[in-house]
Formats: sequence, structure tokens, C-alpha cells
Amino acid sequence: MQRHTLVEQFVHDQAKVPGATGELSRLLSRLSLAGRMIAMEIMRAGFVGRLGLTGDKNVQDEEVRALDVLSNDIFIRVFETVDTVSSIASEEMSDVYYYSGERTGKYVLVFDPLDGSSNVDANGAMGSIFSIHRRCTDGPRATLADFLQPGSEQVAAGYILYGPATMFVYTSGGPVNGFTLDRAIGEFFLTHPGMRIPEGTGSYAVNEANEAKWDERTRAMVQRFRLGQTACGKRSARYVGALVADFHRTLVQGGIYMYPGEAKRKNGKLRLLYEGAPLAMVARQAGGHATDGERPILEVEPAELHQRTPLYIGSRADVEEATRLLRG
Ligand code: AHM
Ligand code: MG
Repeated sequence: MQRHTLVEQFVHDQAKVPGATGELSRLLSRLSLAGRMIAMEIMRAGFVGRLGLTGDKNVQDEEVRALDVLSNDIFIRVFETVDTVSSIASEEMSDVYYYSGERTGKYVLVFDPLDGSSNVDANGAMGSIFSIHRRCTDGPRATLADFLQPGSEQVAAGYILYGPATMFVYTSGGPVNGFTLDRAIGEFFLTHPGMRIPEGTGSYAVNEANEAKWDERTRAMVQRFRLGQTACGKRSARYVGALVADFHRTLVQGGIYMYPGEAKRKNGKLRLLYEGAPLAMVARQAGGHATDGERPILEVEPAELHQRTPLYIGSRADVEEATRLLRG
């Protein structure tokens, strides 16, 4: 029997929501288009001279790669004609991006167009992460307030993983479903229905080279995972350095991914709105959990677009244990 396509799944999900207009399905299917376009660009990057840095820095003073810019442009273009998205925001743009004219659509979209892009030159995995909120204001166009909603208010969230296979993984508040791209025909098919994060297995993932920057509690907590002194016992370490790839492995095999706060960067490196919150929604809907070391990520009230957050995400028991150890 042939599997569901991604678009069939959207229609199926939508049929369960009374009064649904199909706008969310359209938005999600446009995201899958952006994903297919970016996957193609990544495959071709080495041939067409798109590896490496542009020489510019983004709003967060990070070096920008050619593929970061291209991926961001793809997202902008793909939503140009999708009025249901009132406006968009992204890791690569300092402020909310407004399309010309009035856009009263009911959704706002925030994304990291190419996460883990430092892997590009090494032909490593990367991803795009997205989060969709229903607007909480009703003016002629969205405002910053529409973006600064807690993760618990997300309507849908997910990611596209550009690995050996391209995958689209999302939830719209129900199960987490994973789709794999059949490159020959450009279609995503449901390969991972109802994903659940396993408990009691898997690896721990953290950049241990940052140990000197952590406080004593963080150091002691990570050491317990390293030495197999947590409830789950001996673990292996894994770290791709691309959040989507590290998270996807954690979703499939269990365990925990961590990016702690540091002495000079107390909220760590990752961003709340387009990295932490969307993945936290996926984790929750798959039975897992995510915290910032104190609070559930989904409960954090954002104060700014590019707010950073420490992140502990994965199997519920592991995340709860790490959070307990951090609290002391
Ligand atoms: P980016 O959004 O600029 O690509 O940065 C985020 C990435 C994550 O994908 C990854 O988990 C993390 O940065 C790796 O950081 P580090 O190299 O400090 O371990
Ligand atoms: Mg990122």
C-alpha cells in the first residue's frame, strides 16, 4: 500500500478540526516547498560556488554563510503569495519582515532557515526549524506582540532535516509525524507516524569543549551523564553540532540534548523562538520534555525576537533529572 503524502496528511489533520479553512495546510505545504528547494540548493552548493562565508555578520554578530542567505531568501519568496501568513521573522533578519501591502492573515511564522550551517563545508547534516502562531492582535498587519507569545501557544511547529535523506517532521498539536523526501519525484511520504521519544535509552549530546564556561552545577550534572551515574546508566556521547540533527537523533533513539548557559553568555547560544520553542513542542507531543534548566521551555514568555535560552531537551526522565540536578 502506498504511504500518505505530506499534503494528504495535512488534509487528514484538517478534517478533524471543526471549521478549519485549510489555511494552515496551505502554510505547511509551502514550508515543505521551501524545504525541497533548500535541500536542492544544499546538494548543488559545491558545484555552484555557494560553500563558505559571505564575509558579513548577522544581527547576532555571527558569521553568515552563502547558504544562510539563500535559505532565508527562499523562505521569503515562498511565503510572498501566502496571505494567511501576515508576516515572518527569522534568525537571519534583525526585525520582523513585512511584505508589501496589507496582510491581515491570521498566522505569523518564525524560522531558522538553515540551522547548523557551519556543517555545510563538511557535507554534514543541517536543518530548518519553524514555529507558527495565531496572531493575538488584529490590526492590518502583524506586530512584534504576535511573535512574542509563549511556546505553549504555538499552532504548529517542526523542522526539515537535510541529512542523507531529507525529512519533514511536524506536529499541529496532535501526534508528531515524520515524512521522508523521495527525491526522484519530489514528494514527502509518511515514514515515521506517531513518533514517540523512547525512555531509558539513547545518548547525551553537549559540546563538552565548553566545560570551562559552565558553572559548577552544570559541570557536575554533565559529568553524571558522562560517567553513567544517572538513573538510566551508561550512555554514549553524540554531537553533530547541528541542533536539528542532534534533536532528530534524540527523538528517534532517546536521550538528551543540552546547550547550557555559560559564564559570559548566561542564556547560552540557542534562540527561544525559532530553535527552543518549536523543538520543545515537538518533544512534548512525542512524550518528551524541554526546559531551560528551571522552567519548561514552552512556558517561557519571550521578551525579544532573538532571545537566547539554555536548552535541555529529549526523553522526559533525562530532562527532568538534568533539571533537578541543575536546581541542586
Ligand atoms: P546556528 O543557528 O547559527 O547554526 O547555530 C546553532 C547551532 C546549532 O545547530 C547547534 O546545536 C549549535 O549551534 C552548535 O554550537 P556549538 O558549535 O557552540 O556547539
Ligand atoms: Mg540556528
